[in-house]
Amino acid sequence: MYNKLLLILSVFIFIACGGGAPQEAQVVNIGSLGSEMKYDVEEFTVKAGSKVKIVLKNNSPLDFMGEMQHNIVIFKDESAAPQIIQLAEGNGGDPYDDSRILVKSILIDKQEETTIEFEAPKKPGKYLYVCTYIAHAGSMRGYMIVE
Ligand SMILES: [Cu+2]
Repeated sequence: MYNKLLLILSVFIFIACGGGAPQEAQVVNIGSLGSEMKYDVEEFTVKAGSKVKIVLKNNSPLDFMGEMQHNIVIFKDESAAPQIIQLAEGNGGDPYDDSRILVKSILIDKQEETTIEFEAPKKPGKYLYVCTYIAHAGSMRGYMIVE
């Protein structure tokens, strides 16, 4: 609930700060690779400081046996990833709020979709993203390249 409120608030601030020259967000579609613990996009490139919209889709079929939830968590600092992942796995796969996270989505179940919008870092570099659902981060990961 708090997360949702924060998301709505940040989207509002985002819009409010847009000023007179609205910039179209770059849309990046990322899905799970079928029912595997992998993303179908393991690298994408955005411009520093630009608006980015990620549409995340869980492509696991509804009749897939077993739990298969996914999210996407992008780190400001990759060195924080192991700790944040470990804490998330102890919390049903949902990461706690942490200032070292650039942006995170909610967990989505089979065939669900979610969207996150954020501003790309101003600092060029490689930003790790993972799924923090239990035992997924080892294989379900990629890099956002900021140029
Ligand atoms: Cu996952």
